[in-house]
Amino acid sequence: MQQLGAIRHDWTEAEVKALFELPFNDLMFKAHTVHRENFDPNEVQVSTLLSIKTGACPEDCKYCPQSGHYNTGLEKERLMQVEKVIEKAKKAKETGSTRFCMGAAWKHPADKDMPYVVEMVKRVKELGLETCMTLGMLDQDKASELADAGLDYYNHNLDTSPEFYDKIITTRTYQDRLDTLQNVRDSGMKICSGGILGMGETATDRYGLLMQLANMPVQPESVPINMLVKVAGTPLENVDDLDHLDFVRMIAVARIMMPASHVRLSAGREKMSDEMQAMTFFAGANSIFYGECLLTTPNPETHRDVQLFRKLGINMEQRISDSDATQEAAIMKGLQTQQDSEHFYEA
Ligand code: SAM
Ligand code: DTB
Ligand code: SF4
Repeated sequence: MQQLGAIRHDWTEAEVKALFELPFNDLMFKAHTVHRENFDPNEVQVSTLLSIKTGACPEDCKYCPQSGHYNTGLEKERLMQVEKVIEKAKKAKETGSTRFCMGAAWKHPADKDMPYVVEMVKRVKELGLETCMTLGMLDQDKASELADAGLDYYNHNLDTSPEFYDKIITTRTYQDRLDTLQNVRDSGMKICSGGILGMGETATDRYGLLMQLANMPVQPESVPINMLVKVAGTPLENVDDLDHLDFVRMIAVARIMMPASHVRLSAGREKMSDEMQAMTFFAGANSIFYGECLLTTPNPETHRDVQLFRKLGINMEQRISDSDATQEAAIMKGLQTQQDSEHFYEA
C-alpha cells in the first residue's frame, strides 16, 4: 500500500494507463485509500482568486478569455491598486479563505510592476493569509524577489502533455514553463502546477501531463485540475464536452501518483453537480477555489459551497498559525454578514 514516504518519480506511461483503465470502483477505492493515509478525508483547503491585471495578454493560450489574440468582449484592466487588492483579500478572509491567489494576464511581470506586486504580497500576508501569485514566466531574480517578499506559492500550469501543448499555445514553449517552475523551486517557494481537461486532448495526453508533474524531482505541493470553461470568442469555445467520469478518474489518478500534494478541484465547478464534486472529494481532491469569481469567469456562490460542505461533513482547512477560535469566529462572522446581505436561508 502506498505510504507518504513512498512518493515515486519514475511513473511509466503503461502504469498510468493501467490506473486510468481500472474498473471505476477499484480506482476510487485505491485513490481514496491513498488519500486517507495522507490527509484528513473530511478537510478541504480553500483559496480565493483575484485578477489583479485583466485581459490584453500577449500570449495565445487557446482556452483563455484574457488572451489579446481573441475577441471575448472582456473589459481590460490595468494593474489593480494595492489598497483595492487588500480590500478583496480582507473579504476573502472573512468568508473563510486561508489563501489569496493573485493572477495577472502577463507574459511575465515587468520590472516596473515588481514593487507593486511585492507590496501586495507583504500586505496580504499581514492579514494572516497565505499568498499565491500567477504572473506568467519568472526568471531567477524575480522568483527570488517574490520569495523574499514572503510569497508562499507560485502557480504556473503545464496545462497538458508536451505532445499536445503546441496545439494550444504557440507563444511560449513547454520548456519555458518547466524553466519557470525550476526557478520557483530554486527560490524556495511552493509550486502550484496542474492543467486543463476538455481541450480535445487524448487519454495519452492526460497520462503525459500527470507524468510530467509526478516525475519532477519534488512534486508540486498543489496540483490544480481545471475543467475547460468554454468562453465565446476563444478557439476552444465549441470543443466537445468532457465526460465527467473521465474528470473524476483524472483526480483519482493524480491523488495516487502525488499522494502528499493537495489536488485542487479548480475551474469548471459551475458546471458540476454536487454529486460530481462529492465524487471528486472522495477520489482525493482536497482544495478548491472559493468565491463567486475565478479570474474572469463565474465560480459557485460561497453559500452554495458552504451548504455542500455541510451536507458532506467537510471542514475547511484552517491555517496552522491561526488559533482555531479566532479563525472560526472570523468565518462565522463573515458568513453571517454575507447571508444577511443575500437574504440567504439554509434549505
Ligand atoms: N497569465 C498567467 C499564466 O498563464 O501563466 C496566469 C493566469 S492563467 C489564467 C492561469 C491558468 O488558468 C492557466 O494556466 C490555465 O490552466 C487556467 N485557465 C485559463 N483559462 C481557463 C479556462 N477557460 N478554463 C479552464 N482553465 C483556464
Ligand atoms: C488554475 O489552475 N486555475 C485558476 C488559477 N490556477 C489561476 C484560474 C482559472 C481561470 C478560469 C478562467 C477565468 O476565470 O478567467
Ligand atoms: Fe495570458 Fe495566462 Fe491567459 Fe495564457 S492563460 S493568455 S498567459 S492570461
